[in-house]
Amino acid sequence: MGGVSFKDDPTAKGFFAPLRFEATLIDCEVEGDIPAGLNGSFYRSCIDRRYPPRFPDDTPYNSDGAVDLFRFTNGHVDFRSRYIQTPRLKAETAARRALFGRYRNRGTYDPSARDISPNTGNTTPIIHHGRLFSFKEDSPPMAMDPDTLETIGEWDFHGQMRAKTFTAHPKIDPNTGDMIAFSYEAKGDVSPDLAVFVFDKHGKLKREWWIKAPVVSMMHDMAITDRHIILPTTGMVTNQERLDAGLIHWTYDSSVPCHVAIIPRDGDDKDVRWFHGTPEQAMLVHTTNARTEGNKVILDAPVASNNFHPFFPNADGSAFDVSGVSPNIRRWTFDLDSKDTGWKEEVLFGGLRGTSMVRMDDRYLTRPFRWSYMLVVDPTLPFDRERGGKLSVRVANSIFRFDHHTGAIDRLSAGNTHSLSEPQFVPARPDAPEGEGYILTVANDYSEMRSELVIADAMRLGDGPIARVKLPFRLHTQVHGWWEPQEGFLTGFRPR
Ligand code: V55
Ligand code: FE
Repeated sequence: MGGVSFKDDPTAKGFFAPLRFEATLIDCEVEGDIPAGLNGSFYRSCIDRRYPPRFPDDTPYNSDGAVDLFRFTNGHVDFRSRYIQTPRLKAETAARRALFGRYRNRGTYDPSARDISPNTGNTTPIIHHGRLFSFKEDSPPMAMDPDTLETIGEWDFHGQMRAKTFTAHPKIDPNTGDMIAFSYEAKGDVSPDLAVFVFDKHGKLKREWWIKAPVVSMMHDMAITDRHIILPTTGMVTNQERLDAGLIHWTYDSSVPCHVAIIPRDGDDKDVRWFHGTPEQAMLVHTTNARTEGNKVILDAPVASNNFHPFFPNADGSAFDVSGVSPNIRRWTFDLDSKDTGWKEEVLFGGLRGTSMVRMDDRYLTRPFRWSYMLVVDPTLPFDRERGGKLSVRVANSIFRFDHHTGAIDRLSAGNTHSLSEPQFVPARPDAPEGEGYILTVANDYSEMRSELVIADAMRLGDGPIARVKLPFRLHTQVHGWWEPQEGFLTGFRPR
């Protein structure tokens, strides 16, 4: 018997080792000038284990969730981080050890944990109807206080949300403030049921669809237009036999094609149309944006042709191929006038490496847009191995800004010993034109093992950071982020 030790967790090294503390830091050190008018809150959903996993090959996706908050007030930045007090974290803390087992396989949990929600809330923060949510796709939303980061609890929208799960990527419609979301495996593990929801800006359920997916697969993200909801399936599949065998929930099957549901926002279940693609299209992790033009639905998204997740094994037994973590930004056009169940594909930006973490100016969701921002590995940027340490993998060291009109790319780096996190676009003013504003991203400096929040002019990424908010410690790994302006998201926004 002894205390906690992470020596058997091979992932708990360097910047990937959990922090295991909560911080409150008033008035962080700032290098450079914080832009006037940058007032608001930057939230990050992060992974941070309190206890070593029960299986050493566990996925980082199975880590406890923590939320970080950088609050900007007139050039001053206060930082706060808190664990999300999930039923799971509370039970494990009481037992002083990990009780949960393999990712999304209840049979592998300690018997005392089999009836406890596996929710970690570790994926995406969003503010909606006055609450901060942090989502995990296998569970209902976790609700928190947006100021104190105190956990409120699992959220079922006052009993209106009856699915067992809820996507980590709901969309906020900038035209209405509605939250549009879906659930997969919505009636429990391995169920083919999908639920789709529209909640108004007060959290009231306005519309609900229940449909069946042609394949039970990881459906990590969705897209919306002003008229349609788009739900792509992937080749990351599961079945009851795997779960009964005590295996991790997902396996990547390279023979499974992509299927896409297009749901008219004013239609009902029978108006849902499924389109059918190829296995080379079945690794869409995140979407960029979508729009409906006439009777065409147009989706831009990074899509890979192979397994994106090293810890979810290939179904054919082959070893993980790191070159498969290589999405290109594709444009998929679905013609609703045609009887054809396929779609047109164009590649907008090719040869990318490293991640699928892409964002855009969230005010332009559902409509034509020009710019998106993505975290990538830029192999042309040198990493200083003398000062940064002899890392065996290339770090995601660059934010690319894609110009979807001209094909041009602008790049942001924070230094040659720095990795970056998902970019967050912040408009310069509520009524600023698309793309006029700032990119926020947390940089990890391997030479000092410290983190900093980097701020750059979104129109001049190549000029490098204009300010750095320096922390005296390293931060945990962010999954996704959210910016909430002081005046509230969409307040004062006039689409043009
Ligand atoms: C993803 C991330 C998750 C997860 C499932 O990137 C999919 C995709 C951080 O957790 O549980
Ligand atoms: Fe995601």
